[in-house]
Amino acid sequence: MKKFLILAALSAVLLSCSSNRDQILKVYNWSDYIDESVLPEFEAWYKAQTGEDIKVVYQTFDVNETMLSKIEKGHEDYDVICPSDYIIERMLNEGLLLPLDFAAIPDSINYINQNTSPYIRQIFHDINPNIDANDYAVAYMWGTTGIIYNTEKVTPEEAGTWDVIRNPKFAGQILIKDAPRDVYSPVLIYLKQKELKEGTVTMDELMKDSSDESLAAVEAFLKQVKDGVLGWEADFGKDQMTKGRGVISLNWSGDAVWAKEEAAEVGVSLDYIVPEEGSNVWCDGWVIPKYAQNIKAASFFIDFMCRPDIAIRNMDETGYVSANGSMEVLESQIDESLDPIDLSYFFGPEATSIRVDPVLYPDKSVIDRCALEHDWGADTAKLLAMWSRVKGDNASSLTYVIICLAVLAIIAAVLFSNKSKKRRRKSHRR
Ligand code: SPD
Repeated sequence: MKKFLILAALSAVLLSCSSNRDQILKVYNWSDYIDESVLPEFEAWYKAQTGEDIKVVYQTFDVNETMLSKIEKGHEDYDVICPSDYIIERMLNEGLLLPLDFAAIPDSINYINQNTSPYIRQIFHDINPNIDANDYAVAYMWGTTGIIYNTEKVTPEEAGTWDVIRNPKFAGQILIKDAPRDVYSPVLIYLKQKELKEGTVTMDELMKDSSDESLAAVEAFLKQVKDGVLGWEADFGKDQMTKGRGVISLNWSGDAVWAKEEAAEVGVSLDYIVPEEGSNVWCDGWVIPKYAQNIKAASFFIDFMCRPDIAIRNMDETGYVSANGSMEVLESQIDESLDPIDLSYFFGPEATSIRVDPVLYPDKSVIDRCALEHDWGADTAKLLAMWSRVKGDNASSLTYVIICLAVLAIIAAVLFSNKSKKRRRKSHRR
C-alpha cells in the first residue's frame, strides 16, 4: 500500500510537470473558422523558432456572447481569442485586453504589420476614438452580413431587401443567424431606410442606437419573422441551404462562399446579396485577454496566422476572407472567368481591376452602404432580453399547447381507468 501511495504521488508530480503552462497555448476561436491542420504545423514552427515545445489546446464557440461571458465572468485563462469588432471594443473599455507586444518575434518572421490591409487597419482604428484597437488586436477574417438565397426559388430582387425575411412566400424555409446584434443591425437599417435616405440619421448612429423605441420596433418586426423561421442557427444554416431545406438565410458572407461551393457540387444554386438598404461590415481579430498565461506563444500564434500561406489555407477551408492584404493572398483568389472589380480600397492603388468572387471581396459601392457595429455597454442586456422574447415566445406557446394536451391526456387516462376499475368491481360483486 505504501509503495502504491508513493507511486501515485510521483505520477501526480510528473503529470503536473508535463502540463507546464509555458508549454500550452489555449486558443478559443469560432467554430468552422480555421484549417485545423495548421495547428500542429504551428507547434512545429514554434519549436523551430524558439527551441521550445508547445501544445495547442483548441476550443471553439458559436457566438460572441458565449465567449465574452467566459472571459468576463469566468476569468478563463485563454491565451488567444477571436472576438468581433464590437466585442473587442467592449473588452477594451473593460480593460480585459493586454496590449500586443511582438518584440520577441524576429523581424524576419514578423508577418503582422506588413500584411494587414490598410482598410482593415482603419476599421480597427475606428473601433474606439480614444484607444487604437490595432495596439490590442490583429485582424483575422472580415466580411459582411447579407442574404444567402436559392436562385431557383428566390429572385435577386426578392433577396435584395431585408423584407425578404418576413416574406410569407418563403415561410418555413427561412434561416436566421442566432446572433442578436447581427440581426438587430440590418433590421434597424431596414426600418430606418426613410430616415437614412433623408439624411436625418446616419448608419453609424444606427449602429449605436440601443433606444427602447428602436428595440421595440425591431422586436415587432422579428415577431412577424419568427413564424416563417425554419431555424435560428449558429452554424447549421449554411448546411441547410446546401441541402435545399432553406431558401433564405440571413448570414455572413463567409458562410455564403462555403455554401455556394458545396451546393454547386450537389446541383443546388445559391447566391449572396447585401440588401440595398445597407448592412453591417464586420471584422474578427486575435486578442490576448488579461487572464492569459502564455503571452509569448500567443504572440507567435497571432503572427503565424498572418503568414500569407497560412491565411490562404484558412480562407480555402472556411470560405471566410482573410484581413491579409498581401499580393500572395490576392493572387490566390483570382478567377479569370469573373468580371473585374475595383479592390484598391483593400489591396492598394494597383488593384483597380481584379477578377475575384464579389461575395469574397465586395466592391466599394457595397462597402459604402455598410457600417461597423459598436458596443452598447450595459444596454446589451436589453438586446438579449428582447432576443429571448422573440425566440422564446414561439417555443413557449408550442410548449404550453403540448403541456395542456399531455395534462388532458393524463386526466382522461386516470378517469377512464377509474371507471373500468369500478365496472370490474361491480361485476365481481355480482
Ligand atoms: N463560423 C465562423 C463564423 C465567424 C463569423 N464572424 C462574424 C461575426 C459578425 N459579427
